[in-house]
Amino acid sequence: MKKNNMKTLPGLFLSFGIIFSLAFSGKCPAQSKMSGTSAMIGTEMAVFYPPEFKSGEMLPSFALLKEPVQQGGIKKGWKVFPKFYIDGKGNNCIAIPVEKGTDLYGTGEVTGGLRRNGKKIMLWNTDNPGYHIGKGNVLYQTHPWILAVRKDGSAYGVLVDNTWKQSIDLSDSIKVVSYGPAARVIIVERNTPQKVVEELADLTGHMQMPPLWALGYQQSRWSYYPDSRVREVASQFRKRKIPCDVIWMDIHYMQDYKIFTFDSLRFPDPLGLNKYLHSINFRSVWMIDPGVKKQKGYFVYDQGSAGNYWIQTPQGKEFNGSVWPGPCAFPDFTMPQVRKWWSGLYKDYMAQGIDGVWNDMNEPSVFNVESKTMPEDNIQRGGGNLPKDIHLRYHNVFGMLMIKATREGILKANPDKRPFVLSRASYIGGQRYAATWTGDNMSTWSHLKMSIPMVLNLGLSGQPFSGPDIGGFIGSPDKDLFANWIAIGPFYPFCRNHTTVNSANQEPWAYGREVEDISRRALDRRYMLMPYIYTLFCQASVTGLPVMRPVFFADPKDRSLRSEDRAFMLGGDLIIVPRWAENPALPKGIWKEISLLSPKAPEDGYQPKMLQRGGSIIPTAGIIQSTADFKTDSLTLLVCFDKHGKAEGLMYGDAGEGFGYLKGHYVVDKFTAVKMQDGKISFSCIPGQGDYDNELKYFRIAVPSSGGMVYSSWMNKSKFVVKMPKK
Ligand code: MIG
Repeated sequence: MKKNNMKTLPGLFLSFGIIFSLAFSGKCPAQSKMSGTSAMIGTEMAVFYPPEFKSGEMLPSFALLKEPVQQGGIKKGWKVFPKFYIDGKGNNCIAIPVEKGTDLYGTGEVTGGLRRNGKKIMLWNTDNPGYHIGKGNVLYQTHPWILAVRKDGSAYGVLVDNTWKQSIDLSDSIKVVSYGPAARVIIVERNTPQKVVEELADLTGHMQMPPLWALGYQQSRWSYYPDSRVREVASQFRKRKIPCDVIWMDIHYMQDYKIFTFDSLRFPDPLGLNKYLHSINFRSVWMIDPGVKKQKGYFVYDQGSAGNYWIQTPQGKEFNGSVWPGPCAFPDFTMPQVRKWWSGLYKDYMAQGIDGVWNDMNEPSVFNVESKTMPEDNIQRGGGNLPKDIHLRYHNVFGMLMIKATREGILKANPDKRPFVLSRASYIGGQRYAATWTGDNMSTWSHLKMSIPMVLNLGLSGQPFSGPDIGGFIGSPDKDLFANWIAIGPFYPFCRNHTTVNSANQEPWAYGREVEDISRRALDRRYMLMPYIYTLFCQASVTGLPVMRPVFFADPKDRSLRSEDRAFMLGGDLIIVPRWAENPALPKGIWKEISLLSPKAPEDGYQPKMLQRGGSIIPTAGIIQSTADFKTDSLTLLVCFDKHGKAEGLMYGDAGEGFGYLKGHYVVDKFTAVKMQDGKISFSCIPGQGDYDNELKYFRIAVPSSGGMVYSSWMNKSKFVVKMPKK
């Protein structure tokens, strides 16, 4: 299967249907064959087993879509070998020496800079408000994955196929300690870091196309209530002409924090609320936590108890831990019948007109205990081919199993719609079920700056769809910080403003007229870029390349770019330079500053600079208030020529919802522009494969020049020659 060619979309997407059945279906090969062995498992890809490997304790894999097929011994010239050993404390360890000049990335959701050299990370999903616990080196998700980029730009990836608690130490080599059994390691060799990241997606699964509305701006707080307040906030966006697609319902909508219920006073009519929201082109996403209130007569608790679905104590009793509703029981998502039951709960729930689901607290978080979670020796009973084992083994995949069941439930409830799930906890491969946000950050400058390498490293670890709480969660940003944050917001793959309970209002208009205008300008830019952003999501789902990328992706051989994490790339054709990034490291070659808004829009000092790659064409559309109005009938094509006077670009389009695109109802337009000797530009748009009609009719070319953008007149032909006006 060719992956880089957009034309293989339908075939590739169809294969997604079997992901659910493949994951966890891998047969466990006999343990004797694997211990201490190694083998090629693909082109430039190998697996290494520790001598102590016990398949019953490690397989089936949660990371891999399918069991690797061994294809003979390690080939000659192979470079990266892990060493397995047991340390003084009896822990199973893996060491991989790292050549000088090699830069390390990945390791998932982490604090600190983009480059991970020198870092120590604990992989143990933890509710970590403000990122204070463990100096921020233990967060909500687990990605046992390191991307190593050598001096010459060639790269390799190290995947430790292990759900047990473990730590990664990148002080002077790659050292991984398992606080459980010994794990196998998969190593991927490629010529470029991009190719390694693409292979990671092939191994662990691709994100599926989200609904278009999920790429719009989203407004949240803990919590908007009662329902009249939700209506009020949503309608303010329309009145003030600030684009927004989604409003979020946090835990106050529930009756006594009981999941799958609605507070009878605050939210007496959720269906009516959702109908109103839909009527003004808003979608709504509602929260579901894993803790189920222990209360006889509450249907979720009764059903779970009748089915014997709860995680158990070592003595085999129902485990209880406190969360928002007080004492709770926790579904044992390792049991297939529990996932099935959980999925089924979404039928009536989604029938309230709910568009998406937000799974929080799924590390799982437990209050009033030092560990912040349930005891490691709790019993999870498994089933299918998942063996019964202790929580220590399944803790890091609790969230992933929950979002798998959630996604399946939403899909069953609304089979014609693309599911949207947002999860706080996850495990490598979690991108196949949900998008993610980076948990409880703070309204501080350092967390604004850190959000960029966090999202970048999530992307380099297989999760293309993530973002932080814009404005910061804990605390209240001042005017200047909020304005800076909302100006960067449009360039995160997941673009949501969220804040904690009782903090100051954080809507774009809460800071007065000036910041409201800055916010509108920022969000207008995201919606104008939507044809490009949607194409990047398609590319991410097909190839596994992240939506937001590190600057060094522009030139992996240029070592001066390897630590740049203030500036970043959106796709392959745009570099975003925040206002606070003084002298960012930028790639050589042609990168021209562009602007999207009309030349009359005032320079407000907050919007980041955008640099376009020479040789590219970026499709942009008009300003809209939500993606419900998204149209590609009239495109402004930003053309930045390379040194040969050529440029090209792609635009993916489909219905933005549903699964028609799997049956060929999509289109990829290919744009080319050539600068001719007389200075005129010859342009063409050729639609590629697929039968979706995106109604493309009018084109206009915009070329960056030193005096600002120069626009051609509108043309209603897909091939034309224009003379650009002088600036
Ligand atoms: O214990 O649902 O990270 O986004 O607003 C806090 C309330 C629980 C944590 C989430 C946050 C959410 C909050 N939740």
